[in-house]
Amino acid sequence: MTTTAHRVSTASAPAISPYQVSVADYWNREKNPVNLRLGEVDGFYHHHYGIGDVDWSVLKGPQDTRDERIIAELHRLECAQADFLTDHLGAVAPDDRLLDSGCGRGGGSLVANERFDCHVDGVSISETQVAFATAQAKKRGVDDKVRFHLRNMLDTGFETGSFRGIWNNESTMYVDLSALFPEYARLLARGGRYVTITGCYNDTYGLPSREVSMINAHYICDIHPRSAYFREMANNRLVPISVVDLTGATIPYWELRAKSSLATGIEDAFLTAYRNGSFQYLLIAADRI
Ligand code: SAH
Ligand code: GPP
Ligand code: MG
Repeated sequence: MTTTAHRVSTASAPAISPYQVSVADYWNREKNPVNLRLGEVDGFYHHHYGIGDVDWSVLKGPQDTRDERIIAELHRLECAQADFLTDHLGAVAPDDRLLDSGCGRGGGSLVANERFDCHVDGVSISETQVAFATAQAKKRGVDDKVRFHLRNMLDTGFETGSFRGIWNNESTMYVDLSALFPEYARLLARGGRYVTITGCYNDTYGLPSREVSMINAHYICDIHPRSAYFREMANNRLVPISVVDLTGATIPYWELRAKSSLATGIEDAFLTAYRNGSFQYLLIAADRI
């Protein structure tokens, strides 16, 4: 069923494209154990990858608890990634408002609210995810400040200048950046911060490698070149303040994931793409001038 995704369009927002309907359909159906079992560890459900060194001792020890150890370790690395992104949001006060753009099951919104006690609005194109994330915020007792909405990040309908910060954690590859960043230039207050963690293809390699194309096909996304981020930010009053190449930091996560029973089949494409230099995992933070 793809028809429910059309509800993302409201009187104030135009109908979503057939491509966006197919993306919504993917996320409405998605139930990968590599995401759900990790989220069950502590209730922070993430749809992004991990960073940092792996504790390889998790592969040793009793066979019957091997999965549990690997799940906890993969989750620790994904939480480290969310913390790293949150570190780059700058000073955020309890009255400030943040936008988690492409929020998945809402884990990142809960992390930011826990850190800053601030207001967070998460938007996803998937109604299943919005319902899930809303239930998590209620469960944690933070639903007064953390809210989730079925909206298109290209046309959110939120008030101009109302956000202190906006982030995309692995969600920019579903949209055209030349349509996304004008919306952020509108939504951010002057001096507001934008942060993204993303996989991008490396312009110095050329066009997308076979592995990058396989990742695009797997998730129904369109990985941008690194250059597109800086060009479109410059075009839209977003001035980079930090750029961190996390490629080396994410490879251990993929090595561990490839050895786990939760592997989905895309692991080798990520490992090959990172190692052959065609693909990079980057954090970019920018200020709205
Ligand atoms: N940022 C989250 C989820 C990343 S998965 C996390 O770190 O856990 C990518 C997310 O982008 C999904 O939630 C998907 O629904 C969302 N998405 C894709 N296209 C979108 C669009 N046009 N508008 C809003 N959300 C979108
Ligand atoms: C993460 O979601 C994947 C994406 C948002 C799309 C592609 C990202 C790139 C950096 C290219 P997930 O956690 O649902 O993926 P998986 O099910 O594989 O863990
Ligand atoms: Mg995942």
